[in-house]
Amino acid sequence: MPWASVNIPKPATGTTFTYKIGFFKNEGAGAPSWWPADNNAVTYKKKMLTTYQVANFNPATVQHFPHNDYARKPTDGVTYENWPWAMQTGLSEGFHILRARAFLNRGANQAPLYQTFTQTFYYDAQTPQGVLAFPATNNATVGGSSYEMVVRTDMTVQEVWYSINDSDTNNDDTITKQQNGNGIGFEPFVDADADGAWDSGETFTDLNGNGTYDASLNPTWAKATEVTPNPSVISSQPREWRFTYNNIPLTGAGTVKIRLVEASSSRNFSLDAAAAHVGEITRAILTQGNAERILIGFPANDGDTVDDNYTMQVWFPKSISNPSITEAEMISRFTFFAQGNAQDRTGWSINYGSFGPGNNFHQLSIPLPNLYNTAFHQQEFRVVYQDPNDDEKTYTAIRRVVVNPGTKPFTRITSPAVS
Ligand SMILES: [Ca+2]
Ligand SMILES: [Ca+2]
Ligand SMILES: [Ca+2]
Ligand SMILES: [Ca+2]
Repeated sequence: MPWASVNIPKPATGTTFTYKIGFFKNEGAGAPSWWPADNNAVTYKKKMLTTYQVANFNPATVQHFPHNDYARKPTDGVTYENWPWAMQTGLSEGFHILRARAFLNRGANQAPLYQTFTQTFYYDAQTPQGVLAFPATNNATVGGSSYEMVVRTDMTVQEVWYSINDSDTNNDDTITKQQNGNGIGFEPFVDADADGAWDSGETFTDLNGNGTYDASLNPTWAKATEVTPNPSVISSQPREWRFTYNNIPLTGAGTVKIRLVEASSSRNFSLDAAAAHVGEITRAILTQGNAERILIGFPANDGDTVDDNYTMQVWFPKSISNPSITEAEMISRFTFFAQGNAQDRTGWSINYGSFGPGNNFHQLSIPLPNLYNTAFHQQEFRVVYQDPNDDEKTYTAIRRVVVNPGTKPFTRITSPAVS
């Protein structure tokens, strides 16, 4: 054996320094394959070690069958045996599995004995890729009472987060008390006791990675919702995520930052994009919002969970109501679409008190019917206000929520079965 040396930092004065040296003999250097024929042989072989390696494996250039088969590319006018192999160059980003088999040394005509080892690994040569499909260009104008932004990403993205910086501070999350990802805001939390504030013990997302709940962060971030990709969105990226820019300022400009987070990314948003290993999209926008708008006050966040015990609260500006419009007339101006289906207005009521940002809103209460639908994990709740005397006055508010099964007694006819 050649001489070997290591450098060990000098221990502090007075500490006891101990060390242990281990050796192994590499089987590849000539030791025989060891057949585990009896207890002693098994005990002995357990002390042995052999190292194998796949020499010069390059994940970026390896030729392989992506579906672990021997597929061929169908080719017109060519017999099947001559179709080219359907192979891919380089591993795709993301999770893969490595299987290795260790065979015992058996005779030529004996059944092989082997053990299979499996190991998943994450191939991560680049940060997630994606595009902001709407608005697609810098300095595009976003208007209306709200604007739905559409992000398309590759398959490795686990979460999409966004942060909006605009010319208005009154639409910041700290003011609206909603998770709109606007300006200065708070860390998202599950409001278990529904008191509108974070309390010790309530689950929260630690946006700045400091281990404690922050009620004020500049800037804040909110999470976009994954939706079924809409075929009308032309993009080579397969997955689609949406979020709504609410409370768009009347004038001015702003910036929307979007982070694409993969399994190996940091969720600490105080790190820059490179340090957090995220994909980041920055889009400059011009804002041209409506002076009047409606808001969904509760549920306050996209991704919140509701059921048929829940009452949705919609805020509308005091300025669009006046004593000559009765409560019933006012209610009839609103339509609530759950996943595109207009719901009837049973039980709706209006509170003409002060609600929402600046206390400038009245409140429409919509007790939810049982909207549970196994086909949708999340549903789009869309509330539309239409002034019957002015086509231009159409205001829309959107939330994406998880709908739980109904909690109230119901009758299910089991016989005769539905045919
Ligand atoms: Ca990656
Ligand atoms: Ca703002
Ligand atoms: Ca609370
Ligand atoms: Ca924190």
